[in-house]
Amino acid sequence: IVVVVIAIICGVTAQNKLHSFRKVVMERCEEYLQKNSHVTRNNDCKIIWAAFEQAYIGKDSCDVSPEAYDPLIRSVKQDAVCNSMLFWSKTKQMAHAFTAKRNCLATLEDTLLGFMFDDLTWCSKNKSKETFTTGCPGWSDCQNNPVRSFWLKASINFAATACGNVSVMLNGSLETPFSNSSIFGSVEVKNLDPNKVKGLTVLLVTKDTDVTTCRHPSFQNLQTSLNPNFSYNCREVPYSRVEGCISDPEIPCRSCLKER
Ligand code: AVW
Repeated sequence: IVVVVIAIICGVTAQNKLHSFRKVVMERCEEYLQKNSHVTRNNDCKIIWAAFEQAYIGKDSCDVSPEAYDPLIRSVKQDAVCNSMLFWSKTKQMAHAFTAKRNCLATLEDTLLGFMFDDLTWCSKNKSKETFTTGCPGWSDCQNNPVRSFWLKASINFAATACGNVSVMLNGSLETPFSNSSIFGSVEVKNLDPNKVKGLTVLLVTKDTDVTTCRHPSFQNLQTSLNPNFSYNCREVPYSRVEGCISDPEIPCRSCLKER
């Protein structure tokens, strides 16, 4: 009897976890569509969820390829907004705090797809029908884990659909502000489409005490990876100004992001 009771409790707990994860994702989807009525048309959260699930359910948690998310990508209907796409690397918190207050720029996590899954963890198991949110592989534990493959695919798609002038927010407090091995450097830069993208502007957010500038040698690597037809700009933007713009939404976007 004890064994049966424990088995039932475990089963119910697992079911609740699945439902709470699905619930979080579905609520985010509905919330996004409610707040962004221009995206609502053509998107169905249930269809998106089904396409998401098929990518990793029943698979070993180290055997989910980025391509497994292709149907998910196809299920989300949202047009890129040219000239407003913001990439980021080692500046996640600041980039998101900024775009939360300003419509002039938007990150992957401000799109429906990124918004639904930001900061979540999920995986399944070989032959299982369940979704787990604990005991999943960490980012670097194995290459083809469900979360890493998702962000790779989502990043490829975000970059490949980018158009006009794109921007990237980089961290001027780091010794090396651009890394070829980051998702931005290894995936997004390489997937920008020369038929659609005009140029890239680096917004190097720097504090007064920082020594890193736009002349840093790592930006040579960035320019080398870029299509030669793209224009390239780098602006040192004071951290204090970005912070000021995050707390005061009245300041126009242009003055927030101008050169020091
Ligand atoms: P990031 P990226 N271990 O700030 O350019 C654990 O370096 O890579 O910026 N988590 C990791 C690791 C790792 N080694 N590497 C990356 N991550 C996860 C999508 C972690 O969640 C957007 F469009 C970390 O917060 C940006 O333009 C996040 O990836 C671009 O990719 C970013 O690491 C940022 O990727």
